[in-house]
Amino acid sequence: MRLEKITSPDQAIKLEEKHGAHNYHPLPVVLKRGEGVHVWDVEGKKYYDFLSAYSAVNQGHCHPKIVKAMTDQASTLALTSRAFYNDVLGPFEKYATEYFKYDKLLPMNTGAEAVETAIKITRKWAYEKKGVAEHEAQIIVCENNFHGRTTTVISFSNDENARKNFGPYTPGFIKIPYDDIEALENALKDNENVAGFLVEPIQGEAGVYTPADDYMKKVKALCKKHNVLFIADEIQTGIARTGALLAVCGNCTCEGHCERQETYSRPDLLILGKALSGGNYPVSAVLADDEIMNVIKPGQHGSTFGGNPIAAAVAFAALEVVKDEKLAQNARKLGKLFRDELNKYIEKSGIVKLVRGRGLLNAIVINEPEESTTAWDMCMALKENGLLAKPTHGNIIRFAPPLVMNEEELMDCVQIIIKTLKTFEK
Ligand code: IF1
Repeated sequence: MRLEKITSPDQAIKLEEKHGAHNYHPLPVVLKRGEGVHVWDVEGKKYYDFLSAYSAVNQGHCHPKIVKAMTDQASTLALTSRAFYNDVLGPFEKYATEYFKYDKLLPMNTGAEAVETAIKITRKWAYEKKGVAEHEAQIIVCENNFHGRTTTVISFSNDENARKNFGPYTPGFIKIPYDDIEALENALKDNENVAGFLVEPIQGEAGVYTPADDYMKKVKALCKKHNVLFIADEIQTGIARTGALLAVCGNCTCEGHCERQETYSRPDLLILGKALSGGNYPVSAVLADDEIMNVIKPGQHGSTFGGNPIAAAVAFAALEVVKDEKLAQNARKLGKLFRDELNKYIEKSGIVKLVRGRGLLNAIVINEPEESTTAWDMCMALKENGLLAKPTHGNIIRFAPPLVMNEEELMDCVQIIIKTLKTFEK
């Protein structure tokens, strides 16, 4: 038997409609191939990818170095489980901890699992190092957060769609407004049970909401003052997306990860996923120093696939590409160009209110109510014009192309976007 051959978009969409759970509402485009900044649909139409699988494909589709690392390893040894050692995980952990400057790495697969891992480490640290009474540890999180889909993680979401009827919910979380340092200070004050503060350096799903420039620095200082772990979810913002290796690097313009005191707000727990593999394989990780990571002992946490040889080989190659191709610097340069060019248009636009973001993680806000369908309609029109993007709300469109784009391609995309948006002006 052979898998049914797809020859039209309709055919593929109908199959998913009939045989797949309806947990998504995709744009009606059926993709078949990808290379660099481009993807092709089943009819051969070529598009610029302006989603990059939610910032997983930072290194571009099917990057030859990453694909080679993956196929070489896949044909050598794929999975051992952690019941045995393998000859790739250790070398990768050495490389990645030097790359991000932490003592240790704990490998998982999906982003949500890495967030769960960080929560477990934080709680255990609170009980065993900070002296919080058993079952009393609390973690502060932000309103409009997105950290994944597991039952614990959705317990502290305030997106009704993500949360409703999935209870009972995991207790132990305190929610405060994002980008509000006073709220954090109040939540930390007189509460010895706070174990950590979990935060996205830029809120992606909330609509690429970029906080005040000094927010992360102040967060870091407050966490330190109150002996609370600063936990950064860089699953979407990390690995060059925002024009630095990590979004917590602030506006640092170095080539790697320099820990410049003026800009860098070093998290106690750093959570990575998505682009850690360049989108080629599910690889996530939590990084921390010994005094924190060592609270986890054999048998207390793990995963069949976490740290498997393919994952380790792929993540190593993906991180090499980021460094070799200077993707952070490119994202910073092209991101500025993108916002500058869009701002020229927005000055005269009635339909687009603003563009915001950092590096190549940007969004436009449309001059319509949140429940409008304009952002969706614009994404449909962009698709017709050869560019794929997805709304984050009824009135917000995220623009996040692969970071391997060049200036000429970016200007081509700017022209497609502006041409499309103009057709929506009233
Ligand atoms: C979906 C959003 C993006 C994340 C942050 C953890 C995770 C994510 C900051 C979980 C995942 C994805 C999941 C994807 C949609 C997408 C998303 F719109 F929902 F918010 F990117 F913006 N932390 N984000 O952004 O990682 O377990 O998925 O590997 O379809 O749910 P995961």
